[in-house]
Amino acid sequence: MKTYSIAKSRRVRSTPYTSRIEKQGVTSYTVYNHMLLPAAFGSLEDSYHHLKEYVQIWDVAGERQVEISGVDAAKLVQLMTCRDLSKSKNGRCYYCPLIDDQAGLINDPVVLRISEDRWWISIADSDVILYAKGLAIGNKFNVKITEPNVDIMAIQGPKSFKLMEDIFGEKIKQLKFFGFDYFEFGGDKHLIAQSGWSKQGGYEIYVENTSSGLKLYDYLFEKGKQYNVKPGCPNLIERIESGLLSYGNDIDNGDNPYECGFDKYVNIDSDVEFLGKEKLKKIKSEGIKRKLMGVEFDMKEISLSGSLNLMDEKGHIIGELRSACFSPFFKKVIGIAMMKKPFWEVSQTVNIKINGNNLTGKVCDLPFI
Ligand code: THG
Repeated sequence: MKTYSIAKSRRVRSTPYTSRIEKQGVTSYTVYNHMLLPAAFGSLEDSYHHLKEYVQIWDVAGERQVEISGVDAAKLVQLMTCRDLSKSKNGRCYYCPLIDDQAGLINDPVVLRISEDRWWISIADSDVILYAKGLAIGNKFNVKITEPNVDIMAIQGPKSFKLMEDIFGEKIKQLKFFGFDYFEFGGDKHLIAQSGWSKQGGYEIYVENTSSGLKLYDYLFEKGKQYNVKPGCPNLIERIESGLLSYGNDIDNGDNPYECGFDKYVNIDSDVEFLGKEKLKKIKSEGIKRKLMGVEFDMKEISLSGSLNLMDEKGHIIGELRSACFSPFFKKVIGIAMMKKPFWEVSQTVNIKINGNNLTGKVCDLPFI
């Protein structure tokens, strides 16, 4: 496939780490929340194997924070998500589908409750801040909504635990999955969560002070030498195998949370108020008509730049392949597809046309691993 360079501009924002990752060999970018997000450091497959064995430092500053503070902050955050946050605790992260009045997905962020009246919504790629501001204005909420200068770096991979303990001491071992706390480095306190967009384990450092954050970035590479640390980024192969969904790719505003398998983050029976609740009740009682599933093909490679139709034997469209990659673990192509009812059953045969060739695969469960 022919490739093209990206034209940088003010609109496509750089991150504080950009000059560093460019020295370290970033080879491609995507754009995420109007910001550069590294997409590869050379071979995706080499990075995948490295991530599963060692530790990587990721520039994920594109995961922007929408800060909501003020007396109505909790009310506004709850209005946007179908997950019941009434029993949420300070110092905890919550994976929350944000939906609109028609139950269409707006985003699938990690929500951080810093305090009852201060929240960070760590967003995937859509303009949540505009939605939040519109709702706050329309409802006359007493809130302040900003995009603070927070630039996340993620420390991912099995060796991330040792590396972070070397730097921050024993205390970091007390952090539970999706818990966060403040840790000192270079005279500054950094919010660190045990989280990240891989299933290999690790942390995310929400850098607010750029200069001490960059010192920390360099120190992580220095201290990480003994653990074979490398720069990296969210890895397409690892995240598909793990079933981590990508907003804009696997799911979007045309899908509802039930179709995306988010059932455990949907609470329609509690008395909290959120947009789309009535619609969700209706969808639940009528049943969904499509569902996100895994698919697999006995193929050695695939390169998707958009979605592809999946057909039955007669050529009728029965689903849409939205992401795919070759999996070194399964030694076949695996993908994430929105399948129409009743074709979403495991083992359902699917046909696809790639470069004029007809190929056959089958439906399987998510996550793959
Ligand atoms: N970290 C932070 N912000 C983010 C992401 C992140 N914003 C954008 C994007 N990623 C949001 N999407 C996801 C998707 C999945 C998870 C996190 C963010 C995730 N899921 C776990 C799982 O599926 O096993 C845990 C979910 C749970 O607690 O139930 O981690 O990565 N800061």
